[in-house]
Amino acid sequence: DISTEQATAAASGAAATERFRTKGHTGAAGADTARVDTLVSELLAATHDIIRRHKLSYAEYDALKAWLIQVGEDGEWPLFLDVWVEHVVEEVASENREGSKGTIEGPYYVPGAPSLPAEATLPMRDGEEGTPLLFQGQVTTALGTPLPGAVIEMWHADNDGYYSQFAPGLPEWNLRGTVVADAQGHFGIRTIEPAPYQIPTDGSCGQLIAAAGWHAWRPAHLHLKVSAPGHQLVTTQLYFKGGSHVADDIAQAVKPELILDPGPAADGGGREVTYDFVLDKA
Ligand code: MBD
Ligand code: FE
Repeated sequence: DISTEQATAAASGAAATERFRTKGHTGAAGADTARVDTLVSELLAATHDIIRRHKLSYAEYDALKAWLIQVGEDGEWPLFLDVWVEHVVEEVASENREGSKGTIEGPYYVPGAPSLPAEATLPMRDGEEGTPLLFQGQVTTALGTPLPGAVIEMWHADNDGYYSQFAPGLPEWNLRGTVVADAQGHFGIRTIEPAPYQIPTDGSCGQLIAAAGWHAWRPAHLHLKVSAPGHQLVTTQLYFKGGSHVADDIAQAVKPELILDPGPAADGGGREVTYDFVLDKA
């Protein structure tokens, strides 16, 4: 029975690996030989240098080999890469962005969440736990021109830190939605504040974290993809001022521009915050 099934690293890893496989990336097809040569040669040279400088033992080499095999068996390559590598890929990719800051996508995006009007509540269970949050704002160009028909995709963890489709027992689209802004680019999304997210401790990424004496936490965050015709899509995350691990996110994906400071909601229940998005021309 899925409702009593335990959330395991292997199950969420397998789901994240399966999700990535459907993404339609091009793989090695068409890769430039000289570029592959440069990148892989430099990666190997850096590895050789570390082995020499730290006099890696055979026991350590075998521990590494066993761990790499296990990451694949746990399906945790998406998790590993998105936690420890993606932030630098995003930094390079967004170097010339002038509009709203973005940050990493992470392993738990699913396209095709239910379409919702400009004023909407994300799909959630009856009595969904967590502080109600009204997240509202406007999508504009760099000149402040409203972008009608802008689309705001939002997905986030629940009050226990679980994402629908990657943990058992949650409705398929829980806390996921595709909101279409109004003619002025305005949107108002009602949801609940997510909890901080802990990397699964029972898989190979958890094993690495324990072995290295690190912590396993990301601060509570909302994930977003914001887009409009003729403009660049921005993938971002928003955090909560004063929340746990905002200053020491294991995925290093926090930027000062991405920290929300919600106040009490005007209608009495929970909190509300306004955050506007500026999109660069395509
Ligand atoms: C997450 O929720 C996430 O956003 C990232 C980047 C990695 C692991 C879990
Ligand atoms: Fe996340």
